[in-house]
Amino acid sequence: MAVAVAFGATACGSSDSGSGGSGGGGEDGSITMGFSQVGAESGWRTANTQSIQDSAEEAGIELQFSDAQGEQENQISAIRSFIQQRVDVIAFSPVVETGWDSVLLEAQRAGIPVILTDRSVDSEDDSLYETFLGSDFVEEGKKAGEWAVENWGSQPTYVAELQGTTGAAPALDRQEGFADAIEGTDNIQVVASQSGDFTRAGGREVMEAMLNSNPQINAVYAHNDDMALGAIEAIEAAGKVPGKDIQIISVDAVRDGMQALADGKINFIVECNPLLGGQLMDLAEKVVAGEDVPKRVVTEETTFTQEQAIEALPNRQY
Ligand code: GYE
Repeated sequence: MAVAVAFGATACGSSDSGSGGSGGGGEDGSITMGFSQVGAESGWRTANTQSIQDSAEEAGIELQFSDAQGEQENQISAIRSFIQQRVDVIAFSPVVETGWDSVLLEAQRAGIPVILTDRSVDSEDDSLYETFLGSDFVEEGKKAGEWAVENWGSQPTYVAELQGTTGAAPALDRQEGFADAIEGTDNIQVVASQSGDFTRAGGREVMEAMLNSNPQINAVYAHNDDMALGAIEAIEAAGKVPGKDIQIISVDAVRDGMQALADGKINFIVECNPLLGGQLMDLAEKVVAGEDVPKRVVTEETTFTQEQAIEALPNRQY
């Protein structure tokens, strides 16, 4: 078996002046990053993409941006094409957690460092990537669950859970954190749990079906704001009042979600910060220069009640 090439080394031959250059950046010191984005499924994703594009430009990093439209296959092809182009660094936000080992091994063998951002992979070999920059999704689910226990725990609460994309780290982890936090509470029960794929249309569709089959539902835990906004439409169409008849917790805190929170249609939002571009470019520069970086960089986040949303909205960047 080939010996893995140390990251940060000039593994592609330093005399090569072809496109993108090799390990240490191009000859003029410029860095080319290949970035494979999940898609454009949510307000969070749009803000994340904008942040990455703006930050690359500010840092003078040449960005090869590829949108996978929610498909793992497309991400794998994009990564293969980045390897072929011999970019200096590959960054990506894996749509699902599993199934990455072989393509990551190809990058490793080509001596191209990989940075995971936003979402992580489920792999036994953590040498396949340099670092993972993103939120602690289990913690986010826990914050949602703790608020539920405090605010819903004293009366019978039948929760509809709108899960994110099946197999995606934020869907798996937000479910786990919430379940852990409500465990042992007698009053709170998750009576339906299904994926709405992190989209508004998905949230609406799933909520409609759930309301039909489970008329006792009086609470929603949505893994993101877009699905909560879709659920609000379904709840209103069913003649119920979101935020009152059916209380809602969601995750992200993008502007539309925050507006619905300020309007009383959502009851609580756990923040998930999409503005990862600046930190990503810093890490990329260090990795390409062969400097040590921490294996895990966690984003700092808060939570919002309705009053806090009203206060925060005027200065919200996304
Ligand atoms: O919460 C959701 C998006 O991976 C953290 O993906 C991200 C999630 C975010 O579609 O809105």
